Amino acid sequence: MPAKKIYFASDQHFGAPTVALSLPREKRFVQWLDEIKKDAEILFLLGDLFDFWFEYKHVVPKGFVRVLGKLAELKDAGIQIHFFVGNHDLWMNDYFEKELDIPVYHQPKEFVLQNKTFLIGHGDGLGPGDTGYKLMKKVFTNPVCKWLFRWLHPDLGVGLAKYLSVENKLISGEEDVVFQGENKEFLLLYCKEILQKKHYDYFVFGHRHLPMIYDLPQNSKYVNTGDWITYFTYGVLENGVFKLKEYQ
Ligand SMILES: [Mn+2]
Repeated sequence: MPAKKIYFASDQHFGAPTVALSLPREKRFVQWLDEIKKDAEILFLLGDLFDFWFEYKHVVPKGFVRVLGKLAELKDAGIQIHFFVGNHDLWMNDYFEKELDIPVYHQPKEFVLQNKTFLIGHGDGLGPGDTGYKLMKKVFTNPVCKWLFRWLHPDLGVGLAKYLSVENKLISGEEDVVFQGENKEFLLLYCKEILQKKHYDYFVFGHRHLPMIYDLPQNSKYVNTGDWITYFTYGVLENGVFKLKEYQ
């Protein structure tokens, strides 16, 4: 029996830029899920699994059957799965919880895994700056705005949202996927700020689409899980050691 591993992945953005172009990426991710099934104890999904997702009272968006089915299979096989919403799928409600028995988090959350302390989340809207996105997020998460959007017919609402996500990039906020440097990269600044108050061995986020393990003060590490558009990267924790890998 091999040692159980804990896996992390984020930013699949399924459905984008088009359903047809997304499908090969979805199949590749499903194949990866199939491979980790043999030794995974826990899987953390760190957001933006879908390029757009909105839950109506009785209806969820079309598509994504392969990945949803595979997640159900892993879950039913006894693998724990945790889901953090990203800025592209923050309109998740209770569908994952009720249909898949997968808890959904809207804020970063701490975990102790293999005797190491973790702060895990998607990463959007944290740290200094990016005020435009932070303002937009207030609109996106505003109960009245959500209520109004829900009453738009989905053919209209989802169409509009897909336009805003793929063409207009409104949902993405900061779209600059270049490392900003240690003193500007907002998630690094966020981690350093947290470290002044509380120590974590690892901070693990997605959102930036820049896979890296970055050494922080106090022997802490910032991990970004990259994406499944350009990098096809994932994190794996084994015997208390975190590694980033690329899925071939
Ligand atoms: Mn993303």
